[in-house]
Amino acid sequence: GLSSQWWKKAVVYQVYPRSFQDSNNDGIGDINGITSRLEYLKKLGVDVVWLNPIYVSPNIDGGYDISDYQNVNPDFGTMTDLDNLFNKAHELNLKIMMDLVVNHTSDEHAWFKESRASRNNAKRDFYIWRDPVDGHEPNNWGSYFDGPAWQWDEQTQQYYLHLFAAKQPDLNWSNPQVRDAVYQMMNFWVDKGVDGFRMDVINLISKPDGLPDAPQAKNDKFGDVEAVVANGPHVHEYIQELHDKVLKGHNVITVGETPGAQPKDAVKYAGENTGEFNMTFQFEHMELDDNDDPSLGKWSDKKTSLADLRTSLSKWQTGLHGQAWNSLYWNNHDRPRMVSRFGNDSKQYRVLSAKMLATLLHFLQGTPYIFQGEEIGMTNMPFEKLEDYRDIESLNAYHYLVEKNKRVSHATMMSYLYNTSRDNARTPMQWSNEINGGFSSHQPWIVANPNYQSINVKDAIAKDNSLFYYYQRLIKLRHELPIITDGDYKLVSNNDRDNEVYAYTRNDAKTSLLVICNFTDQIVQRDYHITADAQLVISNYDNDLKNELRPYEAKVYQIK
Ligand code: TEU
Ligand code: CA
Repeated sequence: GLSSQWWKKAVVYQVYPRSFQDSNNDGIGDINGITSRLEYLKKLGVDVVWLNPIYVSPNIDGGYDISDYQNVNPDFGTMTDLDNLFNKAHELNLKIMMDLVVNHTSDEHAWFKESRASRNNAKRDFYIWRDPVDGHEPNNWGSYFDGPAWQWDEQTQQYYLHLFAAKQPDLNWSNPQVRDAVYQMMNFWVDKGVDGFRMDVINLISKPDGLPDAPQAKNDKFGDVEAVVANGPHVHEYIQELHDKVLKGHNVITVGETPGAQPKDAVKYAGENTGEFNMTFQFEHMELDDNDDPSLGKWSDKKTSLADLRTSLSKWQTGLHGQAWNSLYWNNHDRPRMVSRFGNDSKQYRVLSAKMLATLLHFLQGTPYIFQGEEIGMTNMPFEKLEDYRDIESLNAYHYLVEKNKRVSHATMMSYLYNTSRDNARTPMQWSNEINGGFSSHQPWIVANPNYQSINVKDAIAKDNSLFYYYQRLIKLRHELPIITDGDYKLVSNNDRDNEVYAYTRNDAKTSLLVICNFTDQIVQRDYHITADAQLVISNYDNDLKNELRPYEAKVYQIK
């Protein structure tokens, strides 16, 4: 029944704590800051708040390098502050989802300190240690953050594996003691009353037997680790065990982050009856604009083609329908801003195109995620110089591609960063036109986007036709119309290569919704045979010209 599957009707709001609201003016967002903004999230109408990691961490990767899972990073406050946040949220009927990173820990975690102390330490096998092969790394794997995925340890004369930064050693999930330690830690949080978990790169936890070399692109110094590590041999066994030992019997929402997963994988990770997670984050629509040179990956200034986007989203809608559950997102803390990437962030079209994108996403089947600031149309950030970036992925990529391997020029790399850097998402939340957008009166840990003068919550709340209220309506419609949760999806298309308009229907036994979105800044004509009894449910223009679609026009009809 739907009540135990409440998350199918829910809308999630993602908070990046470091950049949301600073309550004590040290330039760092914090837990009390989030608590002070819960009323705002309630007004927007969301059901769940997902917090990016708030645990103790040396913070070399935005807290995805955890050194103590059961305590709060002092930058963010105390456990008492967190308990208070949970209580206030629950009073407002908001649920809290925590981010959990268990593919790796920080090298400053007590487990790793022991593991590296000696070859016969009891925790040695908590991580993945290997002897050199012919005097070098055991295989050709490259790290997600550039350079090799192996780090040499002088003291014990072995390499350890790190799929991300060298300060993020991978846990050895084939060791049952590691799995037990993780489940115990998760149960601590379940007992504390968290309502859900977002499981970071959870499909990377089972490494392939023998750690074989990965396919290597022509210009690349390393192999593509995701191709051999994603969806490994025991991953479903481990996740089902995690489900049995932690999740079973608790009404918690779970989403597994699964880079490199296809629908055939998602129907297991998020299958209706597979005993794993409720849904996955898939990456396909985030990678359609990757560089034509595969060795450059996400560093690119390509634009996603609408035809590719439509094909991809349609594949996931139909591939999971009735079998598994999608999560729906346009951006998050790892991605550029939606309106700059898929819409048009010029003064003229920013709000219109953001409303169009929101319409497209919020009528799809799945659970929508709103990333902080998306609801006011925050844009990519024109950082003036490299030194203004904070993100390890961006800085490492610059170092390797520009300085070390001299493959990309400074100017080209700066444009790639502007288009795709994770820091586009991490600038302070823009609350008002006061200094630093009302985030903090202290110099923030990362520069605020100067456009807070005109793009901010205060303005959005004051205007009836703002993006904020449009999101509020979309969320309300999802809560009210069961067809948005349950209906099937059909692509409406006269032409597969239509690079201007994306239209689809949602259908149940009684009725249909027709969703039409113009992705261009031009007027285009399309005839969808709209009947006289069709009722307009929502639109980003004040009136309806039927077959004529104005720039970035979006509209949804209900047809009985
Ligand atoms: O990201 C998973 C991941 O695959 C990233 O490498 C992603 O492809 C990249 O950030 C896109 O630019 C998760 C977290 O969301 C990310 O913030 C962490 O850095 C990463 O895991 C390691 O924990
Ligand atoms: Ca603070």
